[in-house]
Amino acid sequence: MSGELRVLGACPLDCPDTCSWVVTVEDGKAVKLRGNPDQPYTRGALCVKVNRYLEHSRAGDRILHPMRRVGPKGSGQFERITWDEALDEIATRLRGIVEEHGGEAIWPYLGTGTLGYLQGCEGVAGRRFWNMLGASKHWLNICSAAGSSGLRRANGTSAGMDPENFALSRLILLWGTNPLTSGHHLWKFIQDAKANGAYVVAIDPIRTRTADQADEHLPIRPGTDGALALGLLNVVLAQNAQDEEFLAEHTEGWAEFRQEILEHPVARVAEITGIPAEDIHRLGMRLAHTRPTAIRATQGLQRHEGGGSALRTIAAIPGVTGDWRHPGGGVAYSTSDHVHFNIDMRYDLLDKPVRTLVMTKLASQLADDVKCLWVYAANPAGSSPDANAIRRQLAREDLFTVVMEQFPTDTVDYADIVLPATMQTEHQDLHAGYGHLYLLWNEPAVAPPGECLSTTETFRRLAAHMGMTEPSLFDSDLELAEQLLSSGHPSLDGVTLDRLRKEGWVRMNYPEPFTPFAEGFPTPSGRLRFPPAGKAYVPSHAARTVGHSPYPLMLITPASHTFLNTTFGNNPELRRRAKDPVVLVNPADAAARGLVGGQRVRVHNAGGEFQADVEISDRVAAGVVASPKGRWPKLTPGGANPNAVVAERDGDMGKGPGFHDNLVEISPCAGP
Ligand SMILES: Nc1nc2c(c(=O)[nH]1)N[C@H]1C(S)=C(S)[C@@H](COP(=O)(O)OP(=O)(O)OC[C@H]3O[C@@H](n4cnc5c(=O)[nH]c(N)nc54)[C@H](O)[C@@H]3O)O[C@H]1N2
Ligand SMILES: Nc1nc2c(c(=O)[nH]1)N[C@H]1C(S)=C(S)[C@@H](COP(=O)(O)OP(=O)(O)OC[C@H]3O[C@@H](n4cnc5c(=O)[nH]c(N)nc54)[C@H](O)[C@@H]3O)O[C@H]1N2
Ligand code: SF4
Ligand SMILES: [Mo]
Repeated sequence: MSGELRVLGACPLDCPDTCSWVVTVEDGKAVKLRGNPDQPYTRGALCVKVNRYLEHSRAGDRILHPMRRVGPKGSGQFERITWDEALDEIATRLRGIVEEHGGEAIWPYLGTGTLGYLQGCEGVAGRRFWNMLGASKHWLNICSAAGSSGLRRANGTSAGMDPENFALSRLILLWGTNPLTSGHHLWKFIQDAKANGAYVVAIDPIRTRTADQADEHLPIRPGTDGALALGLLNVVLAQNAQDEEFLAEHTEGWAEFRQEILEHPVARVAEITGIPAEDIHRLGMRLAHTRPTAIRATQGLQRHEGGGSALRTIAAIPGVTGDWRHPGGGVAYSTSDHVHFNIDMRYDLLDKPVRTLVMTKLASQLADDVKCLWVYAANPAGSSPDANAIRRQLAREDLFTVVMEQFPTDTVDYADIVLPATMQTEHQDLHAGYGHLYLLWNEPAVAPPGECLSTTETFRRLAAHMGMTEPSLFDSDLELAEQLLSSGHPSLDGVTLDRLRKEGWVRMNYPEPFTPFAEGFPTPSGRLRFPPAGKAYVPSHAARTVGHSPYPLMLITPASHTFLNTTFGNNPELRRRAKDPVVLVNPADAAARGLVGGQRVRVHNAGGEFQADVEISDRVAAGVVASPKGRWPKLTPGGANPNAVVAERDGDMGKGPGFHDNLVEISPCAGP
C-alpha cells in the first residue's frame, strides 16, 4: 500500500515482558499497533492495556505544551507558556536554589513510567545535567530493591533462570506472582511445561486469575513466605532428597541453615503460614522428588517488611535441591542483572559528593531541605507510600516543583511548571526486559504532537539554555545508545546498534538452554550463601503486629488487570472495564461488620483512608483484604487510592516499600 510503513518498537512500561511491537504508519499517522509475531517472547501479542496505546497517545487530555501554575497548588489550574518562558523560569529558579541552599536541595525524582535506558529508568537522561548543578542523587527503589538485595546476598546477583526455560520444568511454583495479570507472556512457557506433565502451584494470599489456572493454590498468610520455604525444605531433608554434592561444592553456611530448617517442622510452619500441614507436606514431597523445579517469584512477594529475607530464603531452595544444575530449574525473579550495559552516570561531573534521596521515602525526605522536586516518568501522588503526607509536602509554597508528563496526573496538579513529554511512538529508546534475555530498540513511528519533547532532548535544551558547555550534555540519543552498548561484556558480543535498529530485537549472548549457576555463583567465594542464623524467616510488619493493633485486617494492593501502576488510569475504556474500585472481603469479615456486597466502604488506618465497594469473596482468607493499585486519586470516589493507607516504612533490605504490608479497618461510608 502506498505510504504504509512498519516501524519496530518496544513497550516501555514497567512490566517484565518488554514486548516487541510493530507500528503501522500511513501517511505520517500511526494506524495500527500489534505485538511482533517474529519475537520469541512476545509471540505476536501485547496485552489488554497496551492494545490501547495508540488511542491513549492521541487522547484529548494529553499534555501538549509547557504550562505554568496559576491556581493554588493541587488545583491543577495552569496557563500555557512557551518553551522559552518555561526554560527561563526554570533556569532562574534552579540557579537561585543552588545559590541559596546548595545543589543538594534539588531532588531529581525519576520513576518507572518508561523503562527505556535513554528516556527513563536508569537515569542516563538528566543525570549529567543534574551533576553539573550538584543535585542530590535519587535511588529508584520503589519496585524491586528488597528482593534484588535478598537475592544478591544469596546468589551474588538478582538474576537467575531464563524464564523461557520454564517450558522445561516439571514442578512450577508461582510464588507471590500473578503472571496472567502482571506479565502474561510467561504463561505460554508454563503451558508448554504443563503439556509435558508439569504440576503448577500458586502460593498467594489471593486466589488470583493465575491461581485459578494452577493445579493447586496455597493461600498463604501474607508476609510469612520465609517460613514456608523452611517448611518445604524440612520435608526435603526428611526425604533425604538434598543434593549433597551441590551443597558441598557450591554453597556456604549449610550447617547453620540446615539447623534452621530442622527447627521448622511442617506443623510449626502450618501455624505460621495458615496453610494446612498436609498441603505443605504434599508440596514438600513434590519438591523433594521433582527435578527440575522452577520457582517464579516476583515483586509482589517482597512488598513487605521481611521481603528481602523472603527472597533470600526462597533462593536457598534450589541450592539445597541442586535444581540449578538442570535447565528448567532454579529461581526467576528478574533478568535485569543479566544485562551488562555500560551505565555511566557521569558522577565525575559532580564537584563534590552528594547525598542520595530515596524514592520510597518521598514524604519524609521532601521535608529534609528539598527546595526543588523534579518529577519525571513518575506519579508519586498516585503511586507512592503515604499519599496524604506526600500531598502535604507537595503543597508547600517554598517547594519548586517541575513535572515532565504526558497526562494531567494528580502529581501534575501540584506542579509549578509542567513540561510536555513524548510517548514511546514518538522518541528513540533502548530497552532490555526484566523477564527475558532480549534487548530491543524502539524507533519513533510518528512526530511528537504539539510541543512534546523527549526526556533526553528536554535536558539538552535546558543545559544549552543555562549556558552549560560540558560536551557530554549534548550527546545525541544514538550516541548515548552506543555508549550503553559499549561495555565489552561477552553477553553483548555482536550486539550492535545497527543490528538492533534493523532487527528491532536481539537475544543477548547466553546459551540456550541457560543454566547460569550450574558451575557456581557470582559471589566472592563462588558459592551460594545461605541465610544467616535467625534471618531465614523475617515476618512482615502486618504478620508481626496483627492482633496488637487497632486495625485487624491485612491489606494487599496488587497489580490491576487494566492499569499499569497509574499509567492508563485516565483511559476511558480501561476505566470502564475496571469498573468501580473494589475491596475483596472474606464472607466472615463481611459478616462480622455487617457489610453487604456492593456496599461503598472506607478502608482506613491512622495514615488515611480510601473508598471502595465491597466484593464479598472467598478469594481472600479471613483477615486478608485486597484492593488493586493504579487508580488516579482524583478520578476515584473519595479522592484517594490505597496508597492513602500505605505507610512509609523501610523494609528489611533496600529500604523496600511495604505496599502489601498494612493493617486496616473497614467501615461503612457515612451519608446517604
Ligand atoms: N496489569 C498490570 N501489570 C503489571 C503491573 C500493573 O500495575 N498492572 N505492574 C507492573 C509492575 S510495576 C511490577 S513491579 C510487576 C509486579 O508483578 P507481581 O509481582 O505479579 O505483582 P503484585 O500483583 O504486586 O503481586 C503478585 C502477587 O503477590 C501476592 N502477594 C502479596 N503479598 C504476598 C505474600 O506475602 N506472600 C505471597 N506468597 N504472595 C503475596 C499478591 O496477592 C499478588 O497476587 O507487574 C508489572 N505488571
Ligand atoms: N498500592 C500500591 N502502590 C504501588 C505498588 C503496589 O504494588 N501497590 N507498586 C509500586 C511499583 S511496583 C512501582 S514500579 C511504582 C511505580 O510508580 P511510578 O514510577 O510513579 O509509575 P506510574 O504511577 O506508572 O507513573 C508513571 C508516569 O510516568 C509518565 N510517563 C511515562 N513515560 C514517560 C516518559 O517517557 N517521560 C515522562 N516524562 N513521563 C512518562 C506516565 O504518564 C505516568 O504518569 O508504583 C508503586 N506503587
Ligand atoms: S505491558 Fe507488558 S505485556 Fe503489555 S505490552 Fe507492555 S510489555 Fe507487553
Ligand atoms: Mo514495579
